[in-house]
Amino acid sequence: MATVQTPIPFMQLRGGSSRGLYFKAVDLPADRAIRDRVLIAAMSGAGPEDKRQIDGLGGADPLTSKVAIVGVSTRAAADLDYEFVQVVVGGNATDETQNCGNLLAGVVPFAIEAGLLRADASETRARVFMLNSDSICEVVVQTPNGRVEYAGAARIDGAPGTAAPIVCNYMDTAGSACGELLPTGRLIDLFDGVSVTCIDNGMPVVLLRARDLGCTGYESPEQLNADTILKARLENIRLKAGPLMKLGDVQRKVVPKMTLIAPPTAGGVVHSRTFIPHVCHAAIGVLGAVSVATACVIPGTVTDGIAMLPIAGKVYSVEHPSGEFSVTLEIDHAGSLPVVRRAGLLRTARLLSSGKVFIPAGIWNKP
Ligand code: NQM
Repeated sequence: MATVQTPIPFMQLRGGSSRGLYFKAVDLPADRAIRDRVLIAAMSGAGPEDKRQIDGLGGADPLTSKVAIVGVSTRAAADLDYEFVQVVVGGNATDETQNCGNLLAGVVPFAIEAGLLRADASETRARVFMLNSDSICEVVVQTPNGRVEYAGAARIDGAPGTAAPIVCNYMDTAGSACGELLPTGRLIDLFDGVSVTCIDNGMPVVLLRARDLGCTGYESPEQLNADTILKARLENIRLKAGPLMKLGDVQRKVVPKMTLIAPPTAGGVVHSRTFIPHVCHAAIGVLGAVSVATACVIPGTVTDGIAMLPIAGKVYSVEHPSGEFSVTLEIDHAGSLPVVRRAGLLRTARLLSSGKVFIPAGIWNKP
């Protein structure tokens, strides 16, 4: 009898304030073009592009239409390799340009659950090589008695309740996708008469002062999502910024993200609204927050006169629509511009399901 569908083992985890499917690299096709079609079929279904993702597991939201591909690393400096794939909602496409710090939080729990990594007796420390950004993050997961602990007292904005802490220490994130921290070579660029700062410290982001676009920066995501004129202005700027940020034509890419900034209102460094890139985020992405916090510590960016830097300590709190995101930055002030050597973040994750996702054999007929 002909095989009509190909089963592929997967797990689904909440990682930080996102949710995604986690696959072992060896369970997916080696050919990247076929692999991407398989991931689109898993998330969105095998038919024409569909914003509802009704024929797949994506959840019809950029924050849930995400995939992590994990394997044992062959690099001496790392334990695991992690590649992030964004399945574009309604786009019949994947985008591997960006990294995702939320799904990263689930990578080590997944690797332990899937037998790729042995847990230590109380906590497991693993070095994850992130293929999208060519950089390493040290991830620390609670593993009492050698099993992943999901329950705990850590709270992160954008995910309900509390859970066991997962600490992510990012090393050398500058230029993750653009090659340079300030990829246009300038602290400020002018697009369509609006001053912006283009920065990539883990995530390519264009920062804009909300007031320069006629907003306060404190509007709700729903209000901003309904503002079609604002969204068109942001997209025009994004399309011009992308090539100058060395990202090429970004029409079908999910980077750069567009972040509106305003003065903080709750003791943080800055207030933010981030478009990822067409939908306003309910919070802010992990590495997006690192890029925004980094822009705040560099004099001469559009954050001047808006950001309020902490008087003491290393914690930079980026305010967003549903709370704040605390980023611990190790900054080297020796050169002409401050350099962020390490960014530490708290995340949580939870295993939600485990099983097989079925792909039409016409897309991949696994031998
Ligand atoms: O910035 C949203 C998210 C993200 C990405 C986005 C992320 C990150 O909230 O590291 O985690 O910017 O598309 O998961």
